[in-house]
Amino acid sequence: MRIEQSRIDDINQSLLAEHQRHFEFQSSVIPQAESIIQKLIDFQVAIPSWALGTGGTRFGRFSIGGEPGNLEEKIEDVGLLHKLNKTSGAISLHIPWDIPKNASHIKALAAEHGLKFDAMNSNTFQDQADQKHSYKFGSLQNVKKEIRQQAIDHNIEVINYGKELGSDSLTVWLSDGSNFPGQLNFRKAFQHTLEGLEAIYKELPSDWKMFVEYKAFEPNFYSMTVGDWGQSLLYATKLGPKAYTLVDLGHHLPNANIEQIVSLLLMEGKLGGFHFNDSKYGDDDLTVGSMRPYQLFLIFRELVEGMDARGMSHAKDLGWMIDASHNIKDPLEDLIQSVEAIMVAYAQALMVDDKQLDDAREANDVVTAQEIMQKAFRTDVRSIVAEARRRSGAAINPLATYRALKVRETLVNERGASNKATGL
Ligand code: PSV
Ligand code: MN
Repeated sequence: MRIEQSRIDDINQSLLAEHQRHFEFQSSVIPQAESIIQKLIDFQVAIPSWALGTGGTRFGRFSIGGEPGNLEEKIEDVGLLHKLNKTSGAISLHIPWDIPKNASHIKALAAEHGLKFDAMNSNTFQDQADQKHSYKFGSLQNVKKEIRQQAIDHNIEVINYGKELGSDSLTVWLSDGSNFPGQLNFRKAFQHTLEGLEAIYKELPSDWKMFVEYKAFEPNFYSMTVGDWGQSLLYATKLGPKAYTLVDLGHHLPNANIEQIVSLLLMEGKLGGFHFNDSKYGDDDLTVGSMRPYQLFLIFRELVEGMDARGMSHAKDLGWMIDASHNIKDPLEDLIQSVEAIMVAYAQALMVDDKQLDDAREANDVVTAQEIMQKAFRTDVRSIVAEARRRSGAAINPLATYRALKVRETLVNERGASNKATGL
């Protein structure tokens, strides 16, 4: 399915008067409205190829119908999203779930939809049908050299696919670790993993980045070999200037202060990428902003301030991606909501007056500092975000437009009610 621009324009026309009432008021009370709008227009969030089907839990999976059955259809889905919000201009592939068999055709198709290829993701956490050695006891950490080598070779293969598609980064997430005390020699597991990452790092093209993603638990529940930001930073520092830490919001122990982690990684020049999602308990992979929107805002505030302090481009210098998946929503509606939550938090973070906040801090005026943060968070910036979309030719209200255009119903008609997307 493709959405004609005229259909978006027609729906926008019917929403315009109300939108303008909100926008005129908000832009009159937010002095930096115009510069915020420009930053919002430039900002793009990559969509993972594995988030386009309904996610399962270990208890079951309920298909939504019309799920993309191959990479072409996944690109089509991200194209639909991007058409609606003009903020989802990149797709991130997981290999071997989405092998681009004909790279030039896939690249051309993505370009037709205005999409680029974001970070490539390797998978050494599952055994594939044609695989020689099992990753049951880990991949890069494994005590067996041939298993470690297989995992290295896989990552190099993923880099090669990425080169063909014009990607410029590799995300390595390892499920390696141990489930029981005594199972692993921690130092040996670390050394093996470092050696493996070094071998992969050597194969990175000169203009690529490598993201080392950490996770505190799951699937291993006693230790994870890249378990937290300290360990990830240790690997990234030892690897060299092309290696960075990747923060996934769901990968921390409960109540971790993620905004502080982000601030310090940025200070060290070692924050590379971001996986957005939300959670109440663990790695719940819920819609971004659905549980803890204030935390999301606080994280964005540190991102914006920390990037500005280093003269970084918000739009280009970090890899922004959604990594969410759940089992009861239409995945495209979920992604529309996630992107909206990201843009709202970003716009609110851009509203904070650094000078005022700094003055309050220097005066130890805790109350004013809190007021400044909460004023930004409590400002309704939705019409500012909608205006940025409208100016880009996207939908003023992507969710309402998606429903009005009956996108899911059309996809079910085109692809069938029972096909399932690849992924977890
Ligand atoms: C692991 O939980 C993770 O966050 C990594 O990014 C994986 O590649 C992705 O999820 C796969 O579902
Ligand atoms: Mn992730």
